Amino acid sequence: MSKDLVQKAYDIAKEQYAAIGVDTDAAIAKMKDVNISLHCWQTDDVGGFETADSDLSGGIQATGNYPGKATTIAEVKADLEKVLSLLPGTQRLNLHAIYGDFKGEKVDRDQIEVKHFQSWIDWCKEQGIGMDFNASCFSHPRSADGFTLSSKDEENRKFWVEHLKRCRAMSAEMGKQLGSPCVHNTWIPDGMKDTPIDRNGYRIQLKKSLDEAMEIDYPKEHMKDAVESKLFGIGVESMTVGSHDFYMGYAIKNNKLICLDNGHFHPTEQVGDKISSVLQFVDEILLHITRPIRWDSDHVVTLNEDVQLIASEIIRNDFLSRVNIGLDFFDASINRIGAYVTGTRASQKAFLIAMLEPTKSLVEMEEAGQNFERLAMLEELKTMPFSAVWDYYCLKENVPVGMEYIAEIQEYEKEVLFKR
Ligand code: RNT
Ligand code: ZN
Repeated sequence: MSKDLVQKAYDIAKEQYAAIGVDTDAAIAKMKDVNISLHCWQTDDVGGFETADSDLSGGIQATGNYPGKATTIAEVKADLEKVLSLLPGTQRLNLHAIYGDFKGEKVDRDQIEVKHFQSWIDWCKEQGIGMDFNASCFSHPRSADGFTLSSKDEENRKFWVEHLKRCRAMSAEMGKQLGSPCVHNTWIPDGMKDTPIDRNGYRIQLKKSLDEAMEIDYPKEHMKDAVESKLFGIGVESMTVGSHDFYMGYAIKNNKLICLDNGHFHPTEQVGDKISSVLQFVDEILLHITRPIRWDSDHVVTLNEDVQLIASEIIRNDFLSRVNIGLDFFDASINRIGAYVTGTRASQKAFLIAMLEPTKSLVEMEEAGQNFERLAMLEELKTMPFSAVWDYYCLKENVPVGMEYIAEIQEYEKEVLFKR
């Protein structure tokens, strides 16, 4: 699209939004505070680099075998650089522990050290971005029986405690080196396929393990801990040890962040509704924005009502400084880099749309009992010229406008991905 056309459309949109009291320039300026942490695992189907052929386990699945999957750290970095070049704004990197730079050496998870991640830290420094980190408590012989931190096998439990301890220490180092706090997220797949008897016993184990692994408190400027709950996983249908209730309690009691993954609840529950509840009791949250279809299928994020409510609730309440935004989708059935960019841009759009809402007027209607007016206004807002504002934002950020990024992905596929 020509620059002139983008500018013209923006000028008209700006007037239309101004008529309902919305400042589009201010919204665009505010987008600098929307920093999305890019989950490295969309590049290689959550494989990582511990072994040449990793088998994903732990109740999560990446389905599909589209060509072009990243198989080396250099390829992940190249893919991420491509993704970054197609996104407006400033992002972060979200790395899992299995993505260490092990240089062909077999390093078990209770042995990993900062030196295995230094090249990632350096890469983030080069890119001028912050870094977040995750212990990887899945796809490992010691999680094969379905348990990690909540294991009743003391040797296994200790192994995972050591892994988590190391991951937290490394996160603090990452945050320190990069001058931006690293959010460390703990998710475990632990649970049972069929009716358990000792639910309590496993939860006692999990609490004990978290207490042990989180004994050291790191400065908040270096790292922050998040804990991620889940309703169920494939093969773990009857009980998940780390349920929402469990982690809500743990986070409130221990001043941790709650990670809300919108694939981890009953499909009729909305994470957008949880934000203002949870933030009454914890300082910050972490989001894993994803698109569950019938189950936690981790489809590519699209601009749907669930994601919109999440973004709107954050913007309406000025919660951006208390919300760390992460993504959690992995589609192996389509061009992975295309999936990445589409899903991230959809999430960014939701935030920009939220910023173009005349929230004050809507609250006034609500408080005056004008619920028809509120409904009508929300409906009309849906078809306001948002795309003109989005395009102008992309233009200003020097990234492809509108559909232009599709051709860039096709080119990258031809030149890079298909040659792998
Ligand atoms: C699994 C959790 C978890 C993982 C990643 C790979 O259901 O959502 O966040 O997807 O850590
Ligand atoms: Zn998640």
